[in-house]
Amino acid sequence: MQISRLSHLLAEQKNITDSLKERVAQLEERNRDTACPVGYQRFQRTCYRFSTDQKPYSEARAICHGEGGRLATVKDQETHDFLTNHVRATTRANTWIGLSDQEAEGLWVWDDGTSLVGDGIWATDEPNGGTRENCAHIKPTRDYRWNDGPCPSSIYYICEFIA
Ligand SMILES: [Ca+2]
Ligand SMILES: [Ca+2]
Repeated sequence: MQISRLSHLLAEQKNITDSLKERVAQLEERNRDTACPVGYQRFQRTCYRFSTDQKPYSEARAICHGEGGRLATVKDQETHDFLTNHVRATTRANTWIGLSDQEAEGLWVWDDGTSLVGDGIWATDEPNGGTRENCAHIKPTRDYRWNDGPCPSSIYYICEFIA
């Protein structure tokens, strides 16, 4: 009688332990899904960091890569709106995104290695800089659309990584 009661209790204990383990795994997964590192903020599946310093494009890019990410890629209007709303609410200044035609003039490539698809969200008559302007930034004075500017300019920048 005692032994069967004991084994019953042990079985019950094991059930509780198993369900707790399962719950911990669920919570860890949820945390992975929602957490961005300190200084980053989440939009959809991506964590973004808006710089408070101003750097030339290549330095900004190196900083983002050093954090395990890249300069921000902007592949839909929703992402563009999220990023520009933040710039609008903070610096209201030119801000690099991860898009350049440094490798081949006129071929715009994102910092994740993919090519720009479609028309992009350029300001009217941009890009217009030829080989003098090979890096794209959000331009507040042009309705927060994109301008190709000179890559050595020191401006704000946005890092991202996929959460
Ligand atoms: Ca160019
Ligand atoms: Ca331009």
